[in-house]
Amino acid sequence: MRILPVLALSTLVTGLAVVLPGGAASAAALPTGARSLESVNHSGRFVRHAGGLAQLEAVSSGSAAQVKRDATVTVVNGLAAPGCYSFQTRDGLFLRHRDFRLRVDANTGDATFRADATFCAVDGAEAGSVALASYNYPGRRIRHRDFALWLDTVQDTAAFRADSSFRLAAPWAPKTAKGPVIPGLFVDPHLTTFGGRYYLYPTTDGYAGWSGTYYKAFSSTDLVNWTDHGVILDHGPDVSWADNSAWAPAVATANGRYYLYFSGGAASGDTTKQLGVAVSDSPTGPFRDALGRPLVRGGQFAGGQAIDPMVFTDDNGQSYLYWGQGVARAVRLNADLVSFDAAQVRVVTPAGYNEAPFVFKRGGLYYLMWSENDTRSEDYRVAYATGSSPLGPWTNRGVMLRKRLNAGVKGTGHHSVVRAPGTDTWYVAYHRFAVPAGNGTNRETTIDRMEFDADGTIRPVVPTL
Ligand code: FUB
Repeated sequence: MRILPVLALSTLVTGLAVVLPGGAASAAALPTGARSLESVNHSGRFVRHAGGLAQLEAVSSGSAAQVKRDATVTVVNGLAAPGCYSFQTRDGLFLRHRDFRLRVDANTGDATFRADATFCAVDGAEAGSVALASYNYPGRRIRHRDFALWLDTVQDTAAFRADSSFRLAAPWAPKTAKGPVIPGLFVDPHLTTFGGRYYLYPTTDGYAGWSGTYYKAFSSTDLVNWTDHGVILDHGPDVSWADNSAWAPAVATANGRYYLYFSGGAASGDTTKQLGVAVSDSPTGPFRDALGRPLVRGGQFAGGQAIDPMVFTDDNGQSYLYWGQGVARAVRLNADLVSFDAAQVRVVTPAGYNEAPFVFKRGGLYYLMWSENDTRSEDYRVAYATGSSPLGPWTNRGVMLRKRLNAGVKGTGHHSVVRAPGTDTWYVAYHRFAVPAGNGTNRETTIDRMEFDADGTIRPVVPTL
């Protein structure tokens, strides 16, 4: 049977389903991932886009592959709000309303598009179905009329309730690629382990000017099935000195606590970035601003932007902070992990460096890695050096991850590296332009194996889909 009830899916995929009094599944939490949306009052008809417009159309196992593909969406994090949802087509477009008609378009990243393409799930007319309320017109819902999809004002009638309810069915065109590891637009992935479990901390992407404001956490035991732990820090309510540019989180642990390093812009339009640190008793937050002020102030050190923090902790427990765009800096952190001696900060910028420093250690050898070129360039890529201490000196070893145009993979960078607990198996998490329709502000996260030669050099990673 193809139809998957919302409750069962939610429990399977996110564990977030809520059973309402009376036994109906709450539609508050939808499972993210590939689905097809079937009308509740026209069984066998599914939401499908054709010629840019969204409609309700009969789809069956005998339908053409293109019809099945056009009748499949990926449910992703809401472009305008993490508690709601957006629906991405197999072509990388998003379902959105314009003039109250539902259609599909590429994400421009501006606030209007994001709002038009975000829908909040509420219970549908029958158990296991959902209705999709507009984020920016909350009194309107997606409904079919003459088999076209419209954003109509809610009417208290059985007919409206049925016309605006959909079942989340198994996808007509299942995903064939493994990536992205998390549905939707998440980038700058910091992949790490705590207590034998993988944790992934990304930037939320899809905003013009990278103007996102919050961070989510995800965790997994196998790097394939991920639990979404929701928003763990939101600049708006949680950080007094930053309200935009929530970029490139990195999490470290010490003293039984977890420390989230992040960058933020001081005010809309202000291009000065600063680094902050937030603390929590749990790797999944919630985190609170540890200092109530930046850890690194904008302009505190001449040259470069204060973004892209990363913390490496050596075997002796000493932690080091690395950061910077344009200029790479490094410093020993104090044992509290929220302070350092500014006089000890040193510049460690390698040739070719742009941003996203990352340090790890394997078999006594230290690796300093970074991203080259601009994140909007298809040539965004990762290079590295090796050294005998966390602060160098470093020997440049060249590029280990770059675009793979014959597979449609572009802009591979801002990575992190993790070792599978208890093994010598290593993975690199990185972002790329979303496949197929992405660009420098519509990017997604993926993971590949990373292997070493006998002398410790990293074999070039061939990006897989
Ligand atoms: O995601 C926002 C910014 O883009 C990051 O801080 C940079 O590293 C680049 O990926």
